[in-house]
Amino acid sequence: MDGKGIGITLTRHIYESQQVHPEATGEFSDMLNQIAWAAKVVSREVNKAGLVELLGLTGEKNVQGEQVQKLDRFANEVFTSVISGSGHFCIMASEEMAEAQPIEASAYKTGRYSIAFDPLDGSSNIDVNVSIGTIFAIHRRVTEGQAGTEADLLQPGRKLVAAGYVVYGSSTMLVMSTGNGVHGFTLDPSVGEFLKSHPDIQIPARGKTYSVNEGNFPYWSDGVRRYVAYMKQKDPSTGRPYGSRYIGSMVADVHRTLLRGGIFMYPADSKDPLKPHGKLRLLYECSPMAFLIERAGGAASTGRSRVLDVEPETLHQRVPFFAGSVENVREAERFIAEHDEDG
Ligand code: AHM
Ligand code: MG
Repeated sequence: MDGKGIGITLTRHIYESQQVHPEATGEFSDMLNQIAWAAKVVSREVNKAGLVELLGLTGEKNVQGEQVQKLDRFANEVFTSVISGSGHFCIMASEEMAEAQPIEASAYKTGRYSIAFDPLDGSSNIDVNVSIGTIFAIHRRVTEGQAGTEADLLQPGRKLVAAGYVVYGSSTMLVMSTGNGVHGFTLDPSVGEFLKSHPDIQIPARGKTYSVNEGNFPYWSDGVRRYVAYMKQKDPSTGRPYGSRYIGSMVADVHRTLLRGGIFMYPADSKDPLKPHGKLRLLYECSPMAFLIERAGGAASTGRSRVLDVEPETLHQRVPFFAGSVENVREAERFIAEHDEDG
């Protein structure tokens, strides 16, 4: 074993981190272990989805009018049931639920945290066997009383106490942070444990890869178009042109960006007048990813300001998203500031 604990279980990592905080009650550890448990159940189903015919559309639409696939529903049910039974949460919100779901306190316990999550992000990729993921964001409760209210969820990302994602890829990985460092754990399916594989992830200050759905080029603002065009220009002194990588599964695209550097973007576009701020949702997609990227030394911006400072107004609100290596993100902001009137 090296000094960074490579190979230790997630449970032991959480236990050891807790020793640094003598005041810790163990509640936080249990909460993260419960999330890891739900992730293992979803991972098992994702891996055998093709075999048991979970694939295919249910024919239903979620609250945002997008098609829901069976595996989304399954993942939502697993996380919902683990979260509501854990005793740690007073309210939850998910991409698959129109309204937040308050969780009543039990006779012996009142939940002290709120959680927003995307149970299965990138689900349009399920049928083609491409990586998908789960994202979660945890805040400390700010209200009093039995169950929580929306106010417990509508908090800016800078107040997160923990966030993470699970990527169901060639292996299943859990990447999370409770504020000190970002750590990655790979699921060893033979023993059913997440083992620490990526201690203290640090994103490079600059990367030479950009990740964006370039089919939206004609719908972007002038600043964003110029920025993407700039990355494609030939300039050996700055290493341009940059490489392009886009999976279309945010968890996988952000995961690669976190490990290798570069920039991931989902800018605002004029394609759908109902979605003037791009596609990705603040509470359970952008905010937790911004938290992880910043904790790993990177930056996350709406193009104009820090994502973690956006004050949420509604549960399913969307924001433009530019995240990754700090130098790349600042460059994107410069193009937007110089060429766009209102970003
Ligand atoms: P989803 O939550 O409905 O799966 O949508 C979010 C996904 C992200 O994973 C990904 O970054 C984005 O949608 C891709 O969108 P597009 O197909 O417009 O490029
Ligand atoms: Mg999603």
